[in-house]
Amino acid sequence: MATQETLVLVKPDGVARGLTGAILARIEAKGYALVDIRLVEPDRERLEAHYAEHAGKPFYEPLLEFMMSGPSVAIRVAGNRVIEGFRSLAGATDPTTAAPGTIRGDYGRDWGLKVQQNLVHGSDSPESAARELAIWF
Ligand code: RTP
Ligand code: MG
Repeated sequence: MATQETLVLVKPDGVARGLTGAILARIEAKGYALVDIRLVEPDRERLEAHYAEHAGKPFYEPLLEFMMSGPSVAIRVAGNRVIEGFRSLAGATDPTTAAPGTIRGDYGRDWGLKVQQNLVHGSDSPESAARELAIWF
């Protein structure tokens, strides 16, 4: 099977809290390859494209506001089954219930805000990965 690629984002909360290095270290320790990396301050248009599947949901507007609150680090990551593997490293969407040992479980918590500030994004399928990588790189 060909090596997969995924889009990982260290979201604004992760960058602001100085967790980018810790998150990169976990990706590297797992054995995945960093293929490309950039700091991005996304405009609304880029985020509407990225989060198109969530348009109209109650958390959509707060999510876009959150994602425009500061820079994110976009990373092109490669490896066998990296899409599934990074989602496993990231842990569940809700940082309060994400398992300890995961990025969200170890570093995230519920801040009582309108949207889950859960430190990272990872593509959820090969189709999403191709679409999202084209949006951020
Ligand atoms: P991601 O796309 O960021 O990797 O996260 P995910 O698949 O685990 O979560 P998804 O359902 O795709 O939601 C995208 C992002 O929206 C925010 N969210 N907040 N009820 C809420 O407060 C809520 N639900 C979703 C999170 O930032 C989530 O990562
Ligand atoms: Mg998602």
